[in-house]
Amino acid sequence: MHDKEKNILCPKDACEPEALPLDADGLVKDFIHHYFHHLGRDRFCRNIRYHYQAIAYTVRERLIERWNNTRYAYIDANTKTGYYLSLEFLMGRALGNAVLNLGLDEPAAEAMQQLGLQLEDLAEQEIDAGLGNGGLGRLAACFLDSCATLQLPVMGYGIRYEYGMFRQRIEDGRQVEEPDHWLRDGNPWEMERPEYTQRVRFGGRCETRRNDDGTVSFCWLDTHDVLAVPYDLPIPGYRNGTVNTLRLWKAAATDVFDLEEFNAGSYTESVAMKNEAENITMVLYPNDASENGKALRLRQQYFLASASLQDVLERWISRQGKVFDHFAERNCFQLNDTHPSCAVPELMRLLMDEQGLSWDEAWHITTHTMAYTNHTLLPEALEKWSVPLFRQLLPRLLEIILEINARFLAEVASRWPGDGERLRNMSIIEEGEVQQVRMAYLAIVGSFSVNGVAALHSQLLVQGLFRDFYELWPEKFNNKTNGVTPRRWLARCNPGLTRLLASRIGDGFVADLARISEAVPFADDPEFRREWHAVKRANKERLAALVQEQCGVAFNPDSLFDVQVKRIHEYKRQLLNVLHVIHLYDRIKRGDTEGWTDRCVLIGGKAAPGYYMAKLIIKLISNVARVVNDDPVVGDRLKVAFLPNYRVTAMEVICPGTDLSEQISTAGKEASGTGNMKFMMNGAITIGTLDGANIEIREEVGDENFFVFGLTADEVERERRSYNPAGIVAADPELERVMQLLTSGHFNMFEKGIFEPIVKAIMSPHDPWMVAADFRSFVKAQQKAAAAYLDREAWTRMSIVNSAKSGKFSTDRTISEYNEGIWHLRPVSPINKV
Ligand code: 4GP
Repeated sequence: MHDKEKNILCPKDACEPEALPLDADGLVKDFIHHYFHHLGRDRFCRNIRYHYQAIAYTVRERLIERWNNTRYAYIDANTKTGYYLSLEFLMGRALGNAVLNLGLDEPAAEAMQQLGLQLEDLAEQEIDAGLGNGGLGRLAACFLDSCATLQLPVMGYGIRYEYGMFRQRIEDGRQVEEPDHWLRDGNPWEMERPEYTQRVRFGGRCETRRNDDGTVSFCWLDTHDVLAVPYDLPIPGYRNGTVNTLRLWKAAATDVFDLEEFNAGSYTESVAMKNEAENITMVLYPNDASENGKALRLRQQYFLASASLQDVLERWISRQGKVFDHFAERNCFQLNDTHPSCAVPELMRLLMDEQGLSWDEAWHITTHTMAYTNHTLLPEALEKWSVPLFRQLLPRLLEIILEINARFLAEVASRWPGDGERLRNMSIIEEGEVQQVRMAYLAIVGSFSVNGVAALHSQLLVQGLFRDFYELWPEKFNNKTNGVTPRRWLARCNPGLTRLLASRIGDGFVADLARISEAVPFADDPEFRREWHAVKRANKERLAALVQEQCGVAFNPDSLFDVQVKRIHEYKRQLLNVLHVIHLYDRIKRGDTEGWTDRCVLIGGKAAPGYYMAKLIIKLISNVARVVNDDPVVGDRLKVAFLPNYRVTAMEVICPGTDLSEQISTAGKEASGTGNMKFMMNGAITIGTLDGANIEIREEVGDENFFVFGLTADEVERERRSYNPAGIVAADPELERVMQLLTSGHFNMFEKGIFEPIVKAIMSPHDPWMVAADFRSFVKAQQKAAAAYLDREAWTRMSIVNSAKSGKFSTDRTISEYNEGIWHLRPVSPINKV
C-alpha cells in the first residue's frame, strides 16, 4: 500500500505538460500513440474494442488536464464543498458524453473518419456503467453532470461494484438474470488512487474507559477491518473547463493472509477471509424501491459512509489542521435516500472518538452538514435494520444511535408532554419482537434538510409518513422537483432534434434549457413542423431497427409508438398497459376498427429477481405479444414487443423515437419519475395519471398537450375503502371481455393457470394499485391519443410544445435549487489553460 506520508510533490509548474490539441489531426496522432504504444496493438489487430479503447484514452487525457485545473481552482478558492453520497450511480456510457461535453464531437468524428473508422461504432463498444437500479441511481448521474456544468464544487461518492445491475435475457417469455461483469475488459475512465485508501471497521466490541482527567472515552476494539480503495471517474461539465470527480470505493482485504492461520496450515481459510472483505463491493443489490434486509447490504452502506467521511475529514485536516470550528460552514453531505444514512452516526463517531470533540460539538456539525432526500413513499422501501444485526456488525454505531434517540425523544417529550404514542411513533428504534433501527427517522433527526423529489411527493411526505417530524421541525422540509440532464437526454441522444432546434433558436438551450421555450412559436410554423416530423420519423426508424434486432418484431414507423420503459413494479402498472393492449386486440378481433390508429406498443424494464408478480407480468406481456404479433388478422394494426435488458443506452434510442409516453402509476405512488421528463424533452406526449412530476409536466404543457386519466391521489385513498373491482368489471363489458380473455387461458394455451395470480390481484378488493378502477378512463384517454395521432399537424404541434416546454425539467434547474436552498456553494471556474 502507498504510504501517505511519503508522497513526493510534483513541482507545480515544472512538470506540467503542454495542453493537448483539440483538432482532428491532434486526435489522430494521440489515437495512434495509444493504439500502438499504450495498448500494444499492431496493424494486424482487427478488434474494434481496441479502437474504442484508443479513442477513450485519447479523450481521457483531455479530461485529465481539465480535471487537474479544476482541482487546483477548488483548492485556490478554498470554498465550501458538497458531497453527494449514493449507493447508486447509473452512469451509462462515458465516451459520447465526454466528447459532447468537451466540444469534441466534430473533430473526433473527423479524426475517426481519417482512420477509416466511425466514432459511433466505437462508442457502441462501451459497456454501460450500470451501477444503479433505476430512477434514484440515474438521478445521481444527471446531478453530477449538472453540478459540473454549473461549476459547483461537488464530489460524488459511491461504490465500485464489480458486478453492476444484472443483464436481463428473456427466455420463453420469462426474465433470466445474468451477471454483468462490466469491468472484464478494464475501464479506461477510472483512475485508481491507492494513496487515498481508507480503513473501515466492522464487528468487534465497545469499551468505555474513564480517563485520568475524569473524562470518558469510547473504544471500538477487536474489529475486522476492510480497506476502501478509491477509483476516481472524471465528470466533465458542458464546455466550461470544469471536470468534477466521482469517487467509487472498492473493498480490499487488509492483509492478504492472516499469518497465524497461514502458519497453522489454514491457507484456504485465510484466503476465504480475503474474499469476505472483497465481497462487500462485489455486487449491486438489484432491488428498486423495495426491501433488502441483508447483512451484506448494511455492510455496503456503512462502508460507503465511513470511507467517504474519512476521506473528507482527512482532506480537511491536511488543509485546515485538526480544527473543526468552520467544518459545518464549509462542507455539506447530501444523502441519496436512507442508503448512506449511517453517515449520521459515523460522522459523530469520527468527530468524537477520533478527533476528540464533545457530543454537542459533534452533533452541531453533523446536523448542520447532513441533508436527506427521500425517493419513495412505498412503506416496504423504508429501510429498517434489526438492532441485533447492528450490534453485531457496528456496535459503536449502535451506541451512538441509541444516544441520538434518547436525546431526540427527550426533545419530543418536552414538546408533547405525556404523549407516549407519539414517542413510540417517532422513535428511531421501532419496538417489537426484534427491535429495528428506522433509517429514515435517523436521517431526518440527523439532517438540517429533508426533501421530496416532486411537489406532490413532498406534500404527501409531510402529510403522511413524516407528519410528526414536520410538526416538530417544519423548517427542515422542502421540495426539489427532479430533472434530467439535457446533455445526455437531448443533445447527445437526439442530435437531429438538437440541430433543428439550434437552427431556429441557437444552441444556448443545451446549457440553459429554460431557453428551449423560444421554440414554442415555431409550433405554428408549418415548415418547422415538417422538419420536426422528419426528425421524429428518422428516430422512429432507428428505434424500429432496435426492436427488430432485439425482439424480432417489425414496428412500422407510420404507427403510433406507444412506450412504457422503467422498472417493472406493480405500482407502475405495466399491467394496466397490458389490459389496454388486450382490449385493442379484442376490438380488432371483433372488427371494431373504424377510425383505427395503428399502434406499436413497446414495454421494457427489469424486475427485481425475487419479485414474483413483477416477473409474472413480464411473462404476461411476452405471451400477449406472441399472440398479437402472430395473428394475421391483427397485422400492422397492433404490434407488441418486450424489449430485453432495458438500460441507459437503450433509453438513448427509445426516447427520441417515442410518440406516446406511458406514465400510468397509481396516483400517490410514483415519487416523481424522470423517464417522463426524457420523453417530454424529446417530443413525446404523455399519457399519465396525476402522480409525481406528471402533475408538473401537465402544468407546463397545458391540458391540451397531455392525456390525463385516472383517480387522483386523494381519490385513490378515498375509494380504496369501498373498492369493488368485481362490480367495476361487471359494469364494463369491454373490461369484462378483457378479463374473460385472461381467465380463459387465451394467452397461455399450453401453460395452464399461470396467470391466475394476476387475475386474482386485479379482482381483489385489496388491490393496492387499483388497476380496474382506472381501466375505463385509461381506455378513454388512449382513444383520445389515438384520434389525435391521426391529425399529423396537430400531433406534431403537441410534440413541439412538449419539448419546448421542458425547460423546467433540466437537472440544472434542480441543482440550482439544491444549491440555493440547501448547499450554498459558490461556483468556481478553473483557470482555463486548455
Ligand atoms: C425513484 C422513484 O421511484 C422515482 O419516482 C423517482 O423519480 C426517482 O427515485 C428519483 O427521485 N426511487 C427509486 C428507489 O429508484 O430505489 O427508491
